[in-house]
Amino acid sequence: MRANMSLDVTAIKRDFPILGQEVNGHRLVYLDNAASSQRPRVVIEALERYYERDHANVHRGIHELSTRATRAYEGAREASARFIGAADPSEVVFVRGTTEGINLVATAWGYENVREGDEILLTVLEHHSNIVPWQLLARRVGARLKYIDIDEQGRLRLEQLDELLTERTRLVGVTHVSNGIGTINPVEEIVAAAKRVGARVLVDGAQAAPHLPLDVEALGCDFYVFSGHKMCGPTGIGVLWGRRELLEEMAPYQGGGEMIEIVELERATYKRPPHKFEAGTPNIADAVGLAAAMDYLERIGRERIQAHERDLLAYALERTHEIPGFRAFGPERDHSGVLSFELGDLHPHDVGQILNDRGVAVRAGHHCNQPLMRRLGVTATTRASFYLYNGRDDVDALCEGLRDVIEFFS
Ligand code: 7TS
Repeated sequence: MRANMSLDVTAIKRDFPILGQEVNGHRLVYLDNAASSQRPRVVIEALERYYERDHANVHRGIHELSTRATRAYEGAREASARFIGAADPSEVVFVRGTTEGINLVATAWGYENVREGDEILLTVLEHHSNIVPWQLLARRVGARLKYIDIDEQGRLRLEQLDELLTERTRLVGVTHVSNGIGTINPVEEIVAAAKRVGARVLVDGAQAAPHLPLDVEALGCDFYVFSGHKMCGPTGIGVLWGRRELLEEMAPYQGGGEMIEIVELERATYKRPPHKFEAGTPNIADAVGLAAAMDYLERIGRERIQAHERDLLAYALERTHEIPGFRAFGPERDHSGVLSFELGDLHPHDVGQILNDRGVAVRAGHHCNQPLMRRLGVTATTRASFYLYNGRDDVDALCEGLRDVIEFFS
């Protein structure tokens, strides 16, 4: 069973041309996957093939290339629906990424459904992109934002739900996996509580869709959002999944070509979802690239990817335990492959800089989690984030680098 679950990291690494290089005279050790992952050759080739053979505008004209491009683009929608366990591809809206998906919901759903005195419940774990769009909405309509706190391990304090959820709560916005400290949240439980007061639930899946098996129907949420570039796909493409009945009643987000049925001088009628939300020429090529990325991940298997990352995290925690001053953030259980830490009182930027000198790429900063950093009582952390192509040798390189950092500053 375990042998079946383990990944052949050496073979997987070879699928990613960018990982074969040296940086500052060292083998590149790429541990900034929570910010953006790398792409396998099959994704790069899918983009190349599309541009070399099939490109034309979609949903227009009857010529061969337009037909092929439309088929490829709509095929990517079907692949996206399958990837997240959605039965109906018309519930999949292509967006630029997680940020645009959340802004779309906060605008198109929010302005219709959130009124003065209503409440939006978020968590202190949220990325800025699941906070600021709701602040903009709340300010415009006079709604109130509330937040679920975390405990000392960085887990959401679900016992607060009873008090925080009221009959005024219109929406609960929660990240499936924290990009800052790696907490995997019990989304089903939060959805069940939200439904009891009739609130809708948006799940930010930016750090989950690339790493764990997903079934949006089983989660029970109303909206699920993620980005292609964090899951081996291109930049500038992502998915907003929304329940059909909600997408049907929502107003358009942007107006323009592709999203209309009839346009008169004073008014227009709109297409049905998802096209109602895809004004203008869409990002056809990158949707095709995203489908290739999903296919690649599916062939490896997200259960195996998740098990591999869990294994790497356990190994990293064991190895870093020996490093003086190392302190990891995030829970002991239900922790993704995101390892956020501090090293004594050294500044994360100094840590990241010296690791970079040794070819190790990590992120240092607030990770677009300023409220979370404030809650943890730090201004920044150093963050290593693992993916399917990272092996124990990468963790070893990180640990050696951290020892060098300590030596440099001692
Ligand atoms: N939500 C979460 C949980 C994220 O981790 C990110 C990006 C976003 C939303 C925004 O995604 P985008 O593709 O629209 O930019 N997170 C990070 C990060 O942790 N470091 O750089 C970007």
